[in-house]
Amino acid sequence: MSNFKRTLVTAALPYANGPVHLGHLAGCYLPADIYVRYLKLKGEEVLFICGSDEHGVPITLKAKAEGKTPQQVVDYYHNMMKGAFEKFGIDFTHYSRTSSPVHYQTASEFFTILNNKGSFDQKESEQYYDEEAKQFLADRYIVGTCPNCGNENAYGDQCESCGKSLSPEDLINPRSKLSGAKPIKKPTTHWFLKLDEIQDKFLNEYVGSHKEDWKSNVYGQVKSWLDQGMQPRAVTRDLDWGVPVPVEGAEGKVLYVWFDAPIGYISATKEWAMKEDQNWETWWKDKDTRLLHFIGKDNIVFHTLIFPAMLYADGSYIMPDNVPANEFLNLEGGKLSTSRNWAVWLHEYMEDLPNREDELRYVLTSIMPESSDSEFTWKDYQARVNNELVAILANFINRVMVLTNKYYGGVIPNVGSTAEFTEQALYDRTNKAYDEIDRFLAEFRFREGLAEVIDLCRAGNKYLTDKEPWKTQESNPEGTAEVLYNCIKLTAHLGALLQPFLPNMARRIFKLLNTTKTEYRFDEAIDLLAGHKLSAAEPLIRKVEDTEVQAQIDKLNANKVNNTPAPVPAAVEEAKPQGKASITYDDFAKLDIRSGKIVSAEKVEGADKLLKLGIDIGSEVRTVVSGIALYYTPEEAVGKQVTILINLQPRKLRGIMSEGMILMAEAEGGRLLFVSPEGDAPVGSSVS
Ligand code: B3M
Ligand code: ZN
Repeated sequence: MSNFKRTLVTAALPYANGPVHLGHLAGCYLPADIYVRYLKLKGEEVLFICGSDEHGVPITLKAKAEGKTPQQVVDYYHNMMKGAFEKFGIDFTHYSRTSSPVHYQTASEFFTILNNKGSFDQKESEQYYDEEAKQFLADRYIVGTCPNCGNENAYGDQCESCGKSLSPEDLINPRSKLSGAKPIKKPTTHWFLKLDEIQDKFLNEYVGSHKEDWKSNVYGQVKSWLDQGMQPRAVTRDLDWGVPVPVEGAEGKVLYVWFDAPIGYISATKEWAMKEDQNWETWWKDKDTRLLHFIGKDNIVFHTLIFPAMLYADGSYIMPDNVPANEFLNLEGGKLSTSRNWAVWLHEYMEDLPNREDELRYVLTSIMPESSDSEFTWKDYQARVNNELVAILANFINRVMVLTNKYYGGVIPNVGSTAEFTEQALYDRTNKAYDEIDRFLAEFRFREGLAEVIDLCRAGNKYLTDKEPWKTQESNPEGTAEVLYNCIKLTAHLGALLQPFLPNMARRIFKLLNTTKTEYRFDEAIDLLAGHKLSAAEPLIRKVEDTEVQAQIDKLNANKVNNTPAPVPAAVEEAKPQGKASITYDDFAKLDIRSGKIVSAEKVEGADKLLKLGIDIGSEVRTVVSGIALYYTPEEAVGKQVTILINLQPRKLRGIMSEGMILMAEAEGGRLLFVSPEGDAPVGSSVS
């Protein structure tokens, strides 16, 4: 790691078809967050990128089933997930979404570059087609009997019963999920990434070079894919939800969700860079940057083979240096599942058990499925919180606080020394904890890292119990002062070491100690000297009661009976105009909006929806390609007063450079209307 100057950490983009649950947290977001906090505490430069994955068939199916648009579904879950992550304290530098304009442009350009380089085979093949719904049936739109286990509801891409990956052709008695009809075969064209060629030229060597540093569960899976031999893979689909395939004549086709989603890491970085006036390429193209993807095990092939193959095909990107994937977390004896509603949802946890974020972080880190699947149960949650966090950590700190208050009025006693510790053994033990935690975290061994902090605390408890300062206060005041001095120092170090794992708890400890800062880097001395006054003693956390866990168990069992997930509330339809996140005035002020007049208009060849417009903005005539051709003929458009955003990044559409965007209002039925000033405003006048 020391060979790199900075680290770009990504966490898998969660699908915006349901809320975040504990399995997601333990599998990917929590380890990523701990790792990022750890790097920052070591003073390293790091960027932490994530966002919602808003494409793919499960989202369109959910929208259809609930009578909503896919956009309504993803708006709802995007906002919910973003809010839950924030509240829980997953410390993303930037959280974006794949329906953002920057993403559409980035994914589209990425495809075009690969297409121009000849990385795809454009092939016609026979695919299932639903004659009633008049639609090709991609992936999950088709169901049938699994040839492996006989499950009658296996999907066209996977059987959820036995886990086997399938292709639609494998299904026995296929039927359309849209109409239930038996589909026919019909030819359609798709773009296939030549993974077979890229395997020989690059993937074998790339994966081989990580034999030692990738986790064995990751390396083993990747190796077996390679041993089977990679096949060309379609990166496009016949679907109307997603990033349109940027090729003439490809109407009705979009990029496959697994093609555009990892590009989402790049677009999110771009978005952040624009906002912060930074260079995104430093993070993606400079070999001094280390790229790390935190994911769950079902995403391994995409991050270790397919995305690297895409990056390789482009040729200008760095490669993922490590992909520390976790296995799965199970829940009370069953597999966590969004579609079967078997989950503990993060936002509900925080509502039901307020201010207990770090208790959950503690338990999930302690049972993190680092090398094999693990299980969350509410009884175990209660036992770990009560027997470890409360009985060991909170208890030690409370004893130290109470004794210091009692004997020294809450002031750190003078021991005639400013040493870190006056007891060599404690000093050594604390140093060892820093070293061990550093080593464990560098190797993505989060469970052991956290266990080391608790072990250090056990050592503190033992020290206190052995020294019995409550007995020696009168007979040996100097010795007693030293014991408490050392214990206060140890408390501060426990706070420091807890920072990556339990950031709220760490802050509470610092608050008890009344430290000057709210955060301490790992190489930073903790500035607590004799004479410093601590805050009043106050319990760090409280026990989890039987009634609290029983309520959670009852809630889960109720879901067993009613196992359909709650629908997206209808309210989001009305709320849609306010559906976007609020922005500051500064954000708004970045938009340079002017009034203008259309002085020329012509149809764009081969594109039914587009007009090429010449717009007079006073100082010049701007060329803008606009999707209004269905509503205005060129003749109707000329002479219209319009409102135009002139500092939008220029982009090429159908070979024409478009230098701005005209604002349109949407009328009933989706018809677009020009937004123009009420009276005469001179062209070029600014709109604000
Ligand atoms: N949305 C799958 C998942 O949430 C997918 C990850 C995309 S990462 C680029 O498990
Ligand atoms: Zn099966």
